[in-house]
Amino acid sequence: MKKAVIFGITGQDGSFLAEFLLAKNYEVHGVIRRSSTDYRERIAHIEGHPDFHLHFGDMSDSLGIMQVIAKTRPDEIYNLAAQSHVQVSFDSPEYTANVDATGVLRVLEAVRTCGLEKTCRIYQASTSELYGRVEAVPQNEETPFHPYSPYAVAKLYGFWIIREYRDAYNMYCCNGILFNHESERRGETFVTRKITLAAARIKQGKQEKLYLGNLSSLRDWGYAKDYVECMWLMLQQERPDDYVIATGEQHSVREFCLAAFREAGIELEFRGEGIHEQGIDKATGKVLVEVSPDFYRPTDVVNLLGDPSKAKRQLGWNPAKTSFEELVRLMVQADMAKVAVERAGEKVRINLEEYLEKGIVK
Ligand code: NAP
Ligand code: F7E
Repeated sequence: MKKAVIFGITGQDGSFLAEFLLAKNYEVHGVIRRSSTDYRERIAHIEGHPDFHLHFGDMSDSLGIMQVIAKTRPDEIYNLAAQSHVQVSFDSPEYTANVDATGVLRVLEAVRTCGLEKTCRIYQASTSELYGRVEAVPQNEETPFHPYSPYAVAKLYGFWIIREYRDAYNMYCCNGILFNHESERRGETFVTRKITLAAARIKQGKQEKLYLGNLSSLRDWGYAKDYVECMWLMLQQERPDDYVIATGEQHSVREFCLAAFREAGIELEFRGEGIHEQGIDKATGKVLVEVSPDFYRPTDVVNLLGDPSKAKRQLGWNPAKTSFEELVRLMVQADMAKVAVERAGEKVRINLEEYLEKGIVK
C-alpha cells in the first residue's frame, strides 16, 4: 500500500485528490491547521475512512512539517497548501511569500532531513499565474514567466526551488503548471463560484445584485476533479518533469456570467463599458450585475490560455473530459440546490454525499 501526504487537504484540490488516492488504495495522510471554526466540510465525508489520517501542521512551521514527514515516511507528497487567492496576496504579501515560497523549501528540506530524498516523490502546485503579464498566447512549458502579483512571485520561487532540488539532489520533484480549475467545491470568493452562487441566489430571490471586477479577463477554466488525476500521473512517470495542465479553451468572466445565469434560468445581456458596464435581465430589464472598482487588482492577469499538448502526449491525459458548458452546469446545479436549503443570512454545509446520491454532483 502506497503512502501519500497531502498538504492543503482541506482545500478544493486536496479534497478531490484525497478521494482519488483512496480509490487507488493509498494510505492518505492530510495536513490541517488549527482553526477556531469548522473548515473541514470538503473532507467531512471521508473522515473516518480506515486509510485516511489527519495531522496538524502549518506551512510556516518547519518543525511541524518535519514531524509529519518523519512520522509517515511517505512515498509521495502533494504540496497543495497555499495562500491561493491572488487579490489577497496584495494585502498579505509577506505571509503569502512565507507560505507559498518558503513553505515549499521547508517540505523539500524535511524530505532530505528524513533521508527520503531517494524514495519520496514530490508534486508542487505551480500555476498559470506564473505567465502573468503574458509574453505569448497560448502558454506552454517553454513560455517565459512574467509573474504579475505577490502570489505569482511567491509561486515562482516554489517552481524554481523544485527544479533546483531535482537537479542538485536528483530528487523526483515535479511542477504541475495548472491553469484555473473550478468545481462545486471552489472557494466562494473566486470569480466562478462567486458568479454561480450569486446566479442561484438571485434566481431564488435571496440576493439583489452581483458586483464584479474586470469582466473582460480571459481564463482557461477546467474541472478540478479532472485535474487531480494529472497530479498523480506526474508522479508515476519514469523521470520527473514539469507539465502544463489546461483545457486549451478560453472564456471571459463576462461569458462565464452569461452561461451561469442562463443555467439558472436568467437570460442576461451586457450593456455599457468599463466601470459602467451592466448585466441586465432581458426578461425584466432589471440590472443584476454591476462593476465595482473594489474587485479590480493593482496588476491583473488577463489573457491565460494553456496548451496541454505535452500532458496529453506524455501522461495520456484527456483535457476535454469536462467541457466548459458542463463545468458551468454542474456548479450552478450544485449551488441551486445549496441555496434552496439556505435560510436568509445563514450558510449551510454542503452535504456532498447527498448531492452525489442525487446525481447533482459528479
Ligand atoms: P484552496 O482551496 O485555497 O486550498 C488551499 C489549501 O492550503 C487549504 O487546505 C488551506 O487550508 C491550505 N493552507 C493555506 N495556508 C496554509 C498554511 N499556512 N499551512 C497549511 N496549510 C495551509 O486552493 P486550491 O484551489 O485547492 O489549490 C490548491 C493549490 O493549487 C494551491 O497551492 C494553489 O495555489 C494552486 N493552484 C490552484 C489553481 C486553481 O485554479 N484552483 C490553479 C493553479 C494552482 P485551510 O483550509 O486551513 O485554509
Ligand atoms: O480571478 C477577475 C480577476 O480570483 C479570475 C487561483 O486559484 O487561479 C486562481 O487565481 C479573474 C481575474 O482567480 C472578480 O481579476 C473579475 O482576472 O477567480 P479568480 P485567479 O486570480 O485567476 C490561479 C491559476 C491560481 O493559481 C490561484 O491560486 O477574474 N475577476 N471580477 C474577479 N475575480 C474575483 N476573485 N472576484 C471578482 O469579483
